[in-house]
Amino acid sequence: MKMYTLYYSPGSCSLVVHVLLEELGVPFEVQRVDLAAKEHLGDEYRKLNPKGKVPALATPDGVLTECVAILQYLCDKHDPQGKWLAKPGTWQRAKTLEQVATLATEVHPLFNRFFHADDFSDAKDVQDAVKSRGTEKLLAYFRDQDAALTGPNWSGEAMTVADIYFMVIARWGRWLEPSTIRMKNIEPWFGGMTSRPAVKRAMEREGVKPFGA
Ligand SMILES: N[C@@H](CCC(=O)N[C@@H](CS)C(=O)NCC(=O)O)C(=O)O
Repeated sequence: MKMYTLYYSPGSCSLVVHVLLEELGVPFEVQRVDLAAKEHLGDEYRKLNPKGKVPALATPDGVLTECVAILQYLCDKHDPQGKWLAKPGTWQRAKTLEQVATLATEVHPLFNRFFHADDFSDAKDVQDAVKSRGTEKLLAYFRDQDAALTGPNWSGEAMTVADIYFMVIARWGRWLEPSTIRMKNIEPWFGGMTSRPAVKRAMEREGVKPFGA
Protein backbone atom coordinates (compact mmCIF):
# COMPACT_ATOMS: atom_id res chain seq x y z
CA MET A 1 0.00 0.00 0.00
CA LYS A 2 1.25 3.49 -0.90
CA MET A 3 1.75 6.27 1.64
CA TYR A 4 -1.25 8.23 0.35
CA THR A 5 -4.55 7.46 -1.35
CA LEU A 6 -6.26 10.34 -3.12
CA TYR A 7 -10.03 10.08 -3.59
CA TYR A 8 -10.81 12.14 -6.65
CA SER A 9 -13.25 12.94 -9.40
CA PRO A 10 -11.79 13.71 -12.85
CA GLY A 11 -11.08 17.39 -13.47
CA SER A 12 -12.65 18.51 -10.19
CA CYS A 13 -10.87 20.44 -7.44
CA SER A 14 -9.21 17.17 -6.39
CA LEU A 15 -7.01 17.62 -9.48
CA VAL A 16 -5.16 20.34 -7.55
CA VAL A 17 -4.04 17.75 -5.00
CA HIS A 18 -3.37 15.16 -7.70
CA VAL A 19 -1.01 17.51 -9.56
CA LEU A 20 0.76 18.52 -6.35
CA LEU A 21 1.35 14.87 -5.41
CA GLU A 22 2.92 14.37 -8.83
CA GLU A 23 5.03 17.51 -8.56
CA LEU A 24 6.29 16.49 -5.10
CA GLY A 25 7.11 12.99 -6.33
CA VAL A 26 5.66 11.23 -3.30
CA PRO A 27 4.23 7.69 -3.53
CA PHE A 28 0.46 7.70 -3.86
CA GLU A 29 -2.41 5.83 -5.39
CA VAL A 30 -5.75 7.14 -6.54
CA GLN A 31 -9.30 6.01 -6.06
CA ARG A 32 -11.93 7.44 -8.38
CA VAL A 33 -15.21 8.55 -6.79
CA ASP A 34 -18.07 8.52 -9.28
CA LEU A 35 -19.96 11.75 -8.58
CA ALA A 36 -22.46 11.12 -11.40
CA ALA A 37 -23.41 7.81 -9.76
CA LYS A 38 -23.61 9.63 -6.38
CA GLU A 39 -20.93 7.38 -4.94
CA HIS A 40 -19.77 10.32 -2.80
CA LEU A 41 -23.13 10.33 -1.02
CA GLY A 42 -23.11 6.60 -0.27
CA ASP A 43 -22.46 5.17 3.20
CA GLU A 44 -19.10 3.73 2.26
CA TYR A 45 -17.58 6.99 1.05
CA ARG A 46 -19.20 9.00 3.83
CA LYS A 47 -17.41 6.81 6.36
CA LEU A 48 -14.23 8.24 4.87
CA ASN A 49 -15.47 11.79 4.33
CA PRO A 50 -18.78 12.56 6.06
CA LYS A 51 -19.06 15.75 3.95
CA GLY A 52 -19.49 13.59 0.85
CA LYS A 53 -17.03 15.54 -1.29
CA VAL A 54 -13.71 15.12 -3.02
CA PRO A 55 -10.86 15.46 -2.46
CA ALA A 56 -10.11 13.25 0.50
CA LEU A 57 -6.58 12.13 1.18
CA ALA A 58 -5.92 9.03 3.24
CA THR A 59 -2.58 9.62 4.98
CA PRO A 60 -0.57 7.73 7.61
CA ASP A 61 -2.01 10.26 10.10
CA GLY A 62 -5.65 9.79 9.07
CA VAL A 63 -8.02 11.15 6.44
CA LEU A 64 -7.69 14.80 5.49
CA THR A 65 -10.18 16.82 3.47
CA GLU A 66 -10.31 20.40 2.10
CA CYS A 67 -7.88 21.35 -0.64
CA VAL A 68 -6.38 24.18 1.41
CA ALA A 69 -5.55 21.89 4.34
CA ILE A 70 -4.26 19.07 2.13
CA LEU A 71 -1.95 21.37 0.18
CA GLN A 72 -0.40 22.70 3.36
CA TYR A 73 -0.02 19.24 4.87
CA LEU A 74 1.72 17.84 1.79
CA CYS A 75 4.00 20.82 1.28
CA ASP A 76 5.02 20.92 4.95
CA LYS A 77 5.94 17.24 4.78
CA HIS A 78 7.46 16.91 1.34
CA ASP A 79 8.63 20.32 0.14
CA PRO A 80 11.67 21.01 2.32
CA GLN A 81 12.83 23.92 0.16
CA GLY A 82 9.43 25.62 0.33
CA LYS A 83 9.24 25.76 -3.47
CA TRP A 84 5.49 25.17 -3.68
CA LEU A 85 4.61 26.78 -0.37
CA ALA A 86 7.11 28.86 1.58
CA LYS A 87 7.96 27.98 5.16
CA PRO A 88 5.73 28.88 8.15
CA GLY A 89 6.20 32.40 9.43
CA THR A 90 7.21 33.86 6.06
CA TRP A 91 5.40 36.65 4.25
CA GLN A 92 5.63 34.62 1.04
CA ARG A 93 3.66 31.76 2.62
CA ALA A 94 1.00 34.17 3.87
CA LYS A 95 0.65 35.68 0.38
CA THR A 96 0.42 32.28 -1.32
CA LEU A 97 -2.24 31.17 1.19
CA GLU A 98 -4.09 34.42 0.53
CA GLN A 99 -4.28 33.46 -3.16
CA VAL A 100 -5.24 29.86 -2.38
CA ALA A 101 -7.94 30.97 0.07
CA THR A 102 -9.43 33.33 -2.52
CA LEU A 103 -9.63 30.51 -5.05
CA ALA A 104 -11.16 28.09 -2.52
CA THR A 105 -13.62 30.40 -0.81
CA GLU A 106 -14.48 33.03 -3.43
CA VAL A 107 -13.94 31.65 -6.92
CA HIS A 108 -14.86 27.99 -6.41
CA PRO A 109 -18.28 28.97 -4.93
CA LEU A 110 -18.94 31.19 -7.97
CA PHE A 111 -18.53 28.09 -10.11
CA ASN A 112 -21.11 26.37 -7.90
CA ARG A 113 -23.57 29.04 -9.05
CA PHE A 114 -22.59 28.38 -12.66
CA PHE A 115 -22.59 24.56 -12.59
CA HIS A 116 -25.11 23.84 -9.83
CA ALA A 117 -27.69 26.64 -9.87
CA ASP A 118 -30.28 23.97 -8.95
CA ASP A 119 -28.62 23.78 -5.51
CA PHE A 120 -29.88 27.29 -4.77
CA SER A 121 -33.58 26.99 -5.56
CA ASP A 122 -36.16 24.73 -7.17
CA ALA A 123 -37.56 27.71 -9.08
CA LYS A 124 -36.25 27.89 -12.65
CA ASP A 125 -36.24 31.70 -12.79
CA VAL A 126 -34.23 31.88 -9.57
CA GLN A 127 -31.76 29.29 -10.92
CA ASP A 128 -31.37 31.33 -14.11
CA ALA A 129 -30.71 34.50 -12.11
CA VAL A 130 -28.20 32.72 -9.85
CA LYS A 131 -26.34 31.33 -12.85
CA SER A 132 -26.42 34.57 -14.76
CA ARG A 133 -25.08 36.69 -11.88
CA GLY A 134 -22.46 34.01 -11.12
CA THR A 135 -21.37 34.03 -14.76
CA GLU A 136 -21.00 37.83 -14.76
CA LYS A 137 -18.87 37.72 -11.64
CA LEU A 138 -16.70 34.91 -12.99
CA LEU A 139 -16.09 36.70 -16.26
CA ALA A 140 -15.18 39.91 -14.46
CA TYR A 141 -12.79 37.95 -12.25
CA PHE A 142 -11.10 36.15 -15.15
CA ARG A 143 -10.81 39.33 -17.22
CA ASP A 144 -8.95 40.92 -14.30
CA GLN A 145 -6.71 37.88 -13.96
CA ASP A 146 -5.99 37.88 -17.67
CA ALA A 147 -5.03 41.56 -17.63
CA ALA A 148 -2.74 41.05 -14.62
CA LEU A 149 -1.04 37.92 -15.94
CA THR A 150 1.97 39.53 -17.56
CA GLY A 151 4.79 37.45 -15.99
CA PRO A 152 5.68 33.77 -16.30
CA ASN A 153 3.55 32.70 -13.30
CA TRP A 154 0.03 33.55 -12.21
CA SER A 155 0.99 33.61 -8.53
CA GLY A 156 4.03 35.88 -8.76
CA GLU A 157 7.77 35.63 -9.24
CA ALA A 158 8.02 31.91 -8.47
CA MET A 159 5.58 29.12 -9.30
CA THR A 160 3.62 27.95 -6.23
CA VAL A 161 0.66 25.76 -5.29
CA ALA A 162 -1.54 28.75 -6.14
CA ASP A 163 -0.58 28.32 -9.82
CA ILE A 164 -1.73 24.71 -9.71
CA TYR A 165 -4.99 25.74 -8.08
CA PHE A 166 -5.63 28.56 -10.54
CA MET A 167 -4.88 26.23 -13.47
CA VAL A 168 -7.61 23.80 -12.33
CA ILE A 169 -10.10 26.61 -11.68
CA ALA A 170 -9.31 28.37 -14.97
CA ARG A 171 -9.91 25.07 -16.78
CA TRP A 172 -13.49 25.01 -15.48
CA GLY A 173 -13.89 28.38 -17.18
CA ARG A 174 -13.67 26.72 -20.62
CA TRP A 175 -17.47 26.46 -20.35
CA LEU A 176 -17.83 30.24 -20.08
CA GLU A 177 -18.29 32.54 -23.04
CA PRO A 178 -15.62 33.62 -23.78
CA SER A 179 -13.61 30.61 -22.63
CA THR A 180 -11.19 31.65 -19.90
CA ILE A 181 -8.43 29.39 -21.15
CA ARG A 182 -8.57 31.15 -24.53
CA MET A 183 -8.06 34.59 -23.02
CA LYS A 184 -5.01 36.45 -24.34
CA ASN A 185 -2.61 35.99 -21.42
CA ILE A 186 -4.23 33.04 -19.68
CA GLU A 187 -4.03 30.80 -22.77
CA PRO A 188 -0.21 30.72 -23.14
CA TRP A 189 0.26 30.49 -19.39
CA PHE A 190 -2.26 27.63 -19.18
CA GLY A 191 -0.55 25.89 -22.12
CA GLY A 192 2.76 26.09 -20.27
CA MET A 193 1.32 24.76 -17.02
CA THR A 194 -0.45 21.86 -18.68
CA SER A 195 2.73 20.91 -20.56
CA ARG A 196 4.51 20.19 -17.29
CA PRO A 197 5.19 16.44 -17.04
CA ALA A 198 3.57 16.22 -13.59
CA VAL A 199 0.40 17.93 -14.81
CA LYS A 200 0.26 15.70 -17.88
CA ARG A 201 0.61 12.57 -15.76
CA ALA A 202 -2.20 13.62 -13.42
CA MET A 203 -4.52 14.63 -16.26
CA GLU A 204 -3.83 11.46 -18.20
CA ARG A 205 -4.51 9.34 -15.14
CA GLU A 206 -7.85 11.14 -14.67
CA GLY A 207 -8.65 10.85 -18.37
CA VAL A 208 -9.06 14.61 -18.86
CA LYS A 209 -7.53 16.86 -21.51
CA PRO A 210 -6.20 20.35 -20.78
CA PHE A 211 -8.39 22.20 -23.27
CA GLY A 212 -10.97 19.48 -23.85
CA ALA A 213 -13.58 17.53 -21.91
N1 LIG B 1 -14.22 23.11 0.21
C1 LIG B 1 -13.93 21.87 -0.47
C2 LIG B 1 -14.84 21.77 -1.67
C3 LIG B 1 -14.90 20.38 -2.19
C4 LIG B 1 -15.90 20.26 -3.33
O1 LIG B 1 -16.82 21.06 -3.47
N2 LIG B 1 -15.70 19.23 -4.14
C5 LIG B 1 -16.61 19.01 -5.23
C6 LIG B 1 -15.82 18.69 -6.51
S1 LIG B 1 -14.90 20.12 -7.04
C7 LIG B 1 -17.50 17.84 -4.87
O2 LIG B 1 -17.07 16.87 -4.29
N3 LIG B 1 -18.77 17.96 -5.25
C8 LIG B 1 -19.75 16.94 -5.02
C9 LIG B 1 -20.95 17.49 -4.32
O3 LIG B 1 -20.87 18.59 -3.75
O4 LIG B 1 -21.98 16.81 -4.34
C10 LIG B 1 -12.46 21.82 -0.88
O5 LIG B 1 -11.89 22.86 -1.22
O6 LIG B 1 -11.85 20.74 -0.85
